[in-house]
Amino acid sequence: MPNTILIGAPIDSGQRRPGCLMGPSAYRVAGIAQAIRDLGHGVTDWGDVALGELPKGECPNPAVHSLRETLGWTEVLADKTDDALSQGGFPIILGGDHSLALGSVAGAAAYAARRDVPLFLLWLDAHSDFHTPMTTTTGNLHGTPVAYIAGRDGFEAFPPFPKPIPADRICLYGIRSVDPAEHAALLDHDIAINDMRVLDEHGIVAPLRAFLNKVRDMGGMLHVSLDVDFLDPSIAPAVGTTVPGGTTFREAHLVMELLHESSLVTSLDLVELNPFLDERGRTARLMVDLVASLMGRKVFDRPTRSFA
Ligand code: EXY
Ligand code: MN
Ligand code: MN
Ligand code: MN
Repeated sequence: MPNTILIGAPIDSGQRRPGCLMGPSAYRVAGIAQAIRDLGHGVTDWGDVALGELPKGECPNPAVHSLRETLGWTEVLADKTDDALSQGGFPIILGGDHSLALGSVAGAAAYAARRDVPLFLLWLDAHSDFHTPMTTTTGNLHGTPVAYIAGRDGFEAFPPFPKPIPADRICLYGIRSVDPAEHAALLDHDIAINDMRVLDEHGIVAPLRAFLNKVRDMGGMLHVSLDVDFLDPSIAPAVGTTVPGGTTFREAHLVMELLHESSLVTSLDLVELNPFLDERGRTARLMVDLVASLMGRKVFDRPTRSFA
């Protein structure tokens, strides 16, 4: 297992409710580094990324806010994520709202493109985040990263995405809130949409295994973006965009355990944690426990377990 590199991304600008910028501190207080070390992995904490001078940028949609901050974060996080992968590391980006994925996935895509390896994306979220800056009505850019990553038009203010991920290499998982403009655009793309209806019918395992088999068959890298609202609000209250009917404690751990067994995950975002909304740190601790499951924590360590 490569050395884990923690990258703090204290970003609030992709939405309007203050608090996500405390996310990196909450993960550290909840013991993320020690939890990973306890599993026998090396960990280096690069600290929190700082914003430099803000790039210039304009958007014709007047609803969009904090564009220049978001552009700044996008540039710096793309660079850091690419650097971490280039050093042979396993980057975990500690958010911060989901707009950070505009940068982290761009960095992973730049690295994958240089090595000519196909990059896949697993988006664990209640939302499809498939708006463009031109279609968003809230103006909150945390609702746009999947569209940027898939190469949709409307991101002219942003750096061109290094190598857009083809739709059939993107898997949305846990979806239960899609706006009309996102819905219309998703119908035009071949993205796997595993909404809660699909997961209720087929279970949490089969659609994920099918996607992971595709990643393995193509020798791909896999970026996982874990939004706190993937989880049911009853177990993870510390998020500004709660949607009922999310994944349970055991379903979420099972997803992480399957990801661990696959050995395919090459980078990870932890996003949308708002510690100001938490109850005695329980959401931060649950997210750390999920990371531990993804990195190999087991109740009972069977000698062999093949991933079929
Ligand atoms: N679709 C809604 C919007 O565009 O404002 C909600 C987006 C929430 C995005 C959160 C992070 O997943
Ligand atoms: Mn660099
Ligand atoms: Mn999201
Ligand atoms: Mn979400």
